[in-house]
Amino acid sequence: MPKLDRSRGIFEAAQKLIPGGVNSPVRAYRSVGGTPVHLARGQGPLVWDVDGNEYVDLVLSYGPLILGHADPRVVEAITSTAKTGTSFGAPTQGELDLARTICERVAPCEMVRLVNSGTEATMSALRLARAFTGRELVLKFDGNYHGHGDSFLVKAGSGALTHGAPDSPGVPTRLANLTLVAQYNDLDSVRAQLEAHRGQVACIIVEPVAGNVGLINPAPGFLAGLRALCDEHGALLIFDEVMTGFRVARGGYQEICKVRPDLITLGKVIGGGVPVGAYGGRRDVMSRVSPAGDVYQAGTLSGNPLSVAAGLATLRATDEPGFYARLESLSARLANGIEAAAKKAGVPCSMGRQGSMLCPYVSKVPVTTLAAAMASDRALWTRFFHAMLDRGVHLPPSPFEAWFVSIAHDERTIDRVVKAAEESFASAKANVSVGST
Ligand code: KE4
Repeated sequence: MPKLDRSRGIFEAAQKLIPGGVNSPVRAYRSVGGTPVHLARGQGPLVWDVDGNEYVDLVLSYGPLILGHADPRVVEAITSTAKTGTSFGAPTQGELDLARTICERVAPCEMVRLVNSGTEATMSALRLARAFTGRELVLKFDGNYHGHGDSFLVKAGSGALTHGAPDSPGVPTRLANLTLVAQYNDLDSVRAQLEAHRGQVACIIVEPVAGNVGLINPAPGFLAGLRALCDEHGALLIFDEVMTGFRVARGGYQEICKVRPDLITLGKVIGGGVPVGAYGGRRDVMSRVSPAGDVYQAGTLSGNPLSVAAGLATLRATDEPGFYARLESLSARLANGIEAAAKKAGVPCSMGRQGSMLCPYVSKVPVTTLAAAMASDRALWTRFFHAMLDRGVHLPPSPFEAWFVSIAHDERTIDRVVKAAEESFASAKANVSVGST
């Protein structure tokens, strides 16, 4: 079991000054217990905590680090750019270069606006959809996460066809009521909401691959069905590709599913680990954004040189020949290894995977819905999580977060994770809590 004295000390002090001791809730280990490891540095597929313990990292900042930690191309881009200034509040060449790269690779993006987070991107896309259609209701899916904008912190209302209810204090009920909630992979639930609110729904926003409940792929026909329903009802279709964009394919998931949304939100990979977000899509829709149009959205650091430089360096590296084929080979090796490890230990495993995003659920049944994900064995998964941490593998601290693979995770590193998983599934099954400190 790793020594976590310094992590523990920092965490205790931080909780006095930062809510929960963290700057984003999932990092506090509330769903798995124990002391969150505080990291000191990363290099390639590895990270080291403040106590000097080494881990293979499968969090990768929840997606941005598709090249791994401290990739020299990204580090060089940031350091050389910083020497010429970090932010101007004026347009730069780099912003045009990044816009060109995004629009060249993501077909539905005829225009794009850079912002500073995925949350900003989705909030802005929602405002734009409401303005463009003149409608107020929006529809999201139970279990999909689109950042912490008020309109997204909404849970399904009491009846299947009612309006949403706040999923956090501070979200006004009247605002939450403007969000309808349907079930992922269930077109009938979408059709029912659209028909019950005919002519009132501005947009449907969907994670084309649900990466915030672990990993659930769209059922065959689900996304195409959303496209058809949006066309029938005059609503815009928004793909939230903050997590999948440039990760699951060169052009994101829209390139794989061949369904064309009206708007796409992006983030994570396009900043290479530096704060970023973006929303883009149809020219006639995006042209409504200020100052070209009348839909207001702004940001002091939007398109800042450091994020743009890191993003361009990352996207250029993913454009090298064979990049995604190699990433797929490594990711498949990991997924197959984890499934074999679970089987060897007699632990039921349902593997969700789309490219280099994956999530092994402890479940006897295939996990294709939110309900099935929620019914998975969280207790065993939590023991597995701690057993993996004790064996030097840094996983997201929740059974409902996707794991990420980078191009820096070579076969030897993957096999190291698989070996740890064999031991960890066995100890988790034996109900031996190896290291939940
Ligand atoms: P940010 O505001 O965190 O940059 O992006 C919000 C967001 C929007 N859309 C999707 C599909 C996302 O996955 C996210 C953020 N993802 C989470 C991971 N589950 C970020 C991790 C965190 O909240 O700390």
